[in-house]
Amino acid sequence: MSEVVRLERHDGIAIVTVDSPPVNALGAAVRRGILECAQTAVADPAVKAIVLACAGRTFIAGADITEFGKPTQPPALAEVVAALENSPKPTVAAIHGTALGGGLEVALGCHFRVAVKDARLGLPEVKLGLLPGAGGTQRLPRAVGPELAVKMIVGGEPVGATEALKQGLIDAIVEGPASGGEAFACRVLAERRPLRRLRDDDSRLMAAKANRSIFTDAVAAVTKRARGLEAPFAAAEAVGLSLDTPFDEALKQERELFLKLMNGDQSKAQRYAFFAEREAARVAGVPEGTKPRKVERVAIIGAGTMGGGIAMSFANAGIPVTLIEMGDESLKRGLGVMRKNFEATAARGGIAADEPARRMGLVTGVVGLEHVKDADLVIEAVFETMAVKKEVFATLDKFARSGAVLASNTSYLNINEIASVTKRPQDVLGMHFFSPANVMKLCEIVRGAKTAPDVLVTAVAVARRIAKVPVVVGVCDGFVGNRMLAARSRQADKLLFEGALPRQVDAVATRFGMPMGPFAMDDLAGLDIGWRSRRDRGVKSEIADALCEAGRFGQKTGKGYYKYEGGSRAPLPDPDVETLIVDACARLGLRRREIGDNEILERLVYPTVNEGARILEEGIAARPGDIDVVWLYGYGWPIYRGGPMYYADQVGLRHIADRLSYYAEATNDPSLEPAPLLKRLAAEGRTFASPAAGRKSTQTLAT
Ligand code: 3H9
Repeated sequence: MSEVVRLERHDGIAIVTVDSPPVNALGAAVRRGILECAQTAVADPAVKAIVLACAGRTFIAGADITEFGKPTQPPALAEVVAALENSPKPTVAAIHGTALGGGLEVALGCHFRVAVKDARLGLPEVKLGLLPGAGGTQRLPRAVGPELAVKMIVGGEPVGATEALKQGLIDAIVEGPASGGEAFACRVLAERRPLRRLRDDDSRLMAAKANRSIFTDAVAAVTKRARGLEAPFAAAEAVGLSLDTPFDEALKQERELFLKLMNGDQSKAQRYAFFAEREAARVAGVPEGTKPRKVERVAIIGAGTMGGGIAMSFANAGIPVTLIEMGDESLKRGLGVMRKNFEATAARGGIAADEPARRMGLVTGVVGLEHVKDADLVIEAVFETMAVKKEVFATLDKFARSGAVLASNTSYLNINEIASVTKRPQDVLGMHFFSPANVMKLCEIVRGAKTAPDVLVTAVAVARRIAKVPVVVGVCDGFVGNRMLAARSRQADKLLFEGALPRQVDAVATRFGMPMGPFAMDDLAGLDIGWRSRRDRGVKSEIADALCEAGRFGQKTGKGYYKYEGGSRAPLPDPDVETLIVDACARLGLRRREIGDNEILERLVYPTVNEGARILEEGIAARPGDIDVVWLYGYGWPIYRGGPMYYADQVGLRHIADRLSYYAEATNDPSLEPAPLLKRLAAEGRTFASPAAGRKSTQTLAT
């Protein structure tokens, strides 16, 4: 028998167990093992029923993604699924953990499915730019109806066991997976239940067959947010086949659609992003086996927008937090905003009606920094100035217990300087959340010069516990994300002086796939912040200053680079702004010119990549993938373009270096000169992803 799949017999029941850590993915050996065990069990007269279960932390989590794009090895997954479905003896899938993708497809091939109560079942292939390619698009609609099937397949979100039972996706909830599966198989035999082969059961399709709009409405609802992505539309098309195409023909077409996506650029980028995200959680330059410190009690300092959002993230994950403010009023205001946000989510149906109260119950608001004394982790989210941060950390040093991790949520400031006011710089680091912190998944973990390895590992583990995507970065102005963003903003601003308008620049960015353009983003963040900071530094920016002088601070005042009407967040082009821009140029004696969309795109993206190259060479980020993860989860870079560094590799570094040199000269802007690393890789015909020779270090991070 196979090493990764074993067959045991308990009184007439064959138990086929997949044991292929970490997630029992369906690599060739697992597929072969399941097929051989099933065939052996079918041929064995002593076996009356077959249970498929998994060892370890989860049921099968899907096809083995690492095999995609390589020559396929038999047996195909569809063959394995068909063998289970065609078995003359009852087959039962016994599910724990997550039955995902090909894993759920295997389970759908079984005649019955049982699951433990915290199991989750789903077909998340769209998140990898794919669709279920082993019959999932045909069997799931037959199990749960095409409306829910299209929601699960196009949305990619798994459902829990209770919901799965209600919808007919599973037949029972059991205590232990293998034992529950075995007991269920005995019941099937005792009751002589007919075998339910989903391929032959069209009963759940009837309503939508008679009234197609049931299905098309469901498709319209789930594809609404799929702008730019190919997989959701192909997946909806495949599910639609279940309504009017014979099963075998539909499987053939599903396969063709699957292969087209798998070989396409979007899925390649999305699969790259999947692994980059997991790689980012492995901290470079930390001794093997470094254990995180225990974190049970968390304190957050500052109940403003950021502090409140961070506290909500902990409450969302079921972790109690103490929220500390300096005065009753600000505390009350902060708690009120959090409650309102939770209630708004519940009103939209995002969480159950009793969740806001339960989650607020996990947040204890208090006044006074002395309340940090029991916390294992303290996250400071106060005003973004060095003097205030230093004062807070000096006080924390007095009150926090020894060994507590002290984190600052600064988005720009030097962590080493903040740490220097404490007697324990080894315990200090940055945890930079992105706004709104309860929604955005990125957390830059900023490693200071003296941050201890176990403190870093602790911050990464905590971030993952609260469903954030952590990326470890070094100390510099703006870290990875905001430093690259600043390079982009500089070009966006310059484009306005040269002849472009905000709506043109933003349209290019959104057509590329960004959720919003640089100017709509500035309006969201508030223009007054930059204005104040420019005034403090004695710097002028003719257009942005003129907007602020006219009281246009962005969304909060209903006017900025755009106007906002009726409380809507939709940016509307404003002729006044366009006049203001043209006037500013005239005052400065600048001749405006027609600027093409291609130039705008290149001048937004290539300088971002160029700054990424500097960041990589300086060791501020350990890997190009880490930079990509920052942009995917912090700024909404389109997942189907993989991230800026991945995108640059696809475009070709030589082309990017050439264009940057051209723009540096044409616009008289030395900041656009290609970074040394970019120049070198381009000259050598290499990519950022190619082995790291020439980079300062991939093992250690600049601090
Ligand atoms: C599919 O099924 C297509 C079919 O329809 C058709 C085929 C014809 N393959 O996330 P974690 C690795 S497409 C290979 O940190 P967690 C992962 O890289 C697939 N490797 O753990 C990591 O490795 P490392 C549809 C995989 O507990 C380790 O496992 N399925 C796969 O936070 C642990 O992962 C999916 O899209 C895989 N399929 O989360 C599910 N999955 O330790 C994708 C994981 O070296 N997977 N690895 O870094 C997940 O969503 C999460 O991994 C899961 C566990 C929820 C399962």
